[in-house]
Amino acid sequence: MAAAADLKQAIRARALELGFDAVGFAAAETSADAKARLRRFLAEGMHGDMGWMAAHADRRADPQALWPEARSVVVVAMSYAPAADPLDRPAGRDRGEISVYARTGRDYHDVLKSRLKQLARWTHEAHGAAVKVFVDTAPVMEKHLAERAGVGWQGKHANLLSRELGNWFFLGEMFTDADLAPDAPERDHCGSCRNCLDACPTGAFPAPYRLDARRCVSYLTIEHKGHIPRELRSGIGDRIYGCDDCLAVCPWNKFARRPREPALWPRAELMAPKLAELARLDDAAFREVFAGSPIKRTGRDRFVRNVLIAIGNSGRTELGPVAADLTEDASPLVRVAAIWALARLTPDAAAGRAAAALERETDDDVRQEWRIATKGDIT
Ligand code: B12
Ligand code: SF4
Ligand code: SF4
Repeated sequence: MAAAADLKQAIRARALELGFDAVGFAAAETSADAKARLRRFLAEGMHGDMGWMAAHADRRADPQALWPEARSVVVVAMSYAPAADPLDRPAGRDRGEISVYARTGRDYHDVLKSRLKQLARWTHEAHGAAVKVFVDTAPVMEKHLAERAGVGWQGKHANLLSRELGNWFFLGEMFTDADLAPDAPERDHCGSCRNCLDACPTGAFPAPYRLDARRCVSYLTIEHKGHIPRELRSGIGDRIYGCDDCLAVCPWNKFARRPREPALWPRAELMAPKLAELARLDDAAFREVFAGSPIKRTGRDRFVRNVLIAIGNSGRTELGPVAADLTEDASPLVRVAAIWALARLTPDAAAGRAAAALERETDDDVRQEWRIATKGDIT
């Protein structure tokens, strides 16, 4: 077996060769602070309905609880930086905004994982070390381990950023039973900046470095399975899958590098797609359009829910009929969002449909939405 120092050098060189933009090494452990902060995040319910975060909290807090043989973690980063500023778009469009990470040609989990598997196979075959790879596919505190590995620091927006790459990059890890000397952790370079905190459209940061996922547009449009809370709907604007605002305003992005990996370049049809077309997708069409994209994970109903919120925020009265049609959709999730959108764009049309709809409607949430849409005139 190679000496640990040689193995570390060899892994770094191989990872860069495989297309990763940064590589760092950490011991397979987390700090007491990070564990306490994870516990607090969960205790305060900030994970919302991401029950899987609470279910595997012990393993998330400790890499050796996940894999007892783990001694070191190799953290890799891969850039997905956009060519243009995603905030540079007009208001009041009849189009939706898909966040930069989800516009890519392929799902980043697949892209990073296939490269990490190559790194793992090579490490095992050439050096005999046991290895396991993860890309947001197991309970791992990826950002914290990446900070310890010197890949960057966790900024006030809670994401990892670096002086070499800005903040547009994904993280992945290779755990190994080899003892590899850790790199020096990166320190915080946010200084007095608070651009990200001020940019958030839904006020999701209760304090710098802390995110309340329940208010984050990314959570609401991707992870949240229920109706989107009324008080957060207007803040969502035209964002139909994820959000980039806190990332886009970070000054360190002047060092961002365009992705070397073509699979992470954007798909033309996911750049500002038309809301009316997306709203009309049925299950089969949804699966076809979003095959190979992370977007498929929400399923059609949650996605159309998001599209309807954006329609309601668009100010485009010509989209009223699209919303009106969907007030009769089979999914209550879609019906609630459709009623809200219709009432925002064309309140008279909503009032006109409410009485007949309430006659037929059996779902309590949908009934309530009709009542609110018509300002309580209809019971
Ligand atoms: C759950 C999750 C989400 C949730 C919650 C986000 C969050 N910040 O926790 C939601 C759905 C909102 C989300 C959104 C996004 N996500 Co996400 N998400 C994750 C996931 C699965 C777990 C993160 C986690 O453990 N959260 C729990 C909390 C406790 O962790 P935390 O924020 O890291 O908490 C730390 C800080 O609060 C800090 N802290 C607290 N107080 C203080 C005080 C001080 C002084 C300091 C220094 C620190 C500090 O300590 C805590 C523990 O270390 C990771 C993958 C993974 N397995 O790690 C991807 C991951 C974080 N997501 C990622 C991405 C790309 C996104 C989005 C950009 C997607 C988008 N465009 O919509 C947004 C960004 C939103 C944001 N501002 O964070 C990437 C981030 C890459 C990077 N460069 O950091 C990851 C790493 C996936 C990956 N493999 O690449 N995500
Ligand atoms: S992703 Fe958007 S909603 Fe979430 S914290 Fe950042 S700016 Fe706020
Ligand atoms: S925008 Fe400013 S405060 Fe936020 S992460 Fe970037 S440097 Fe830090």
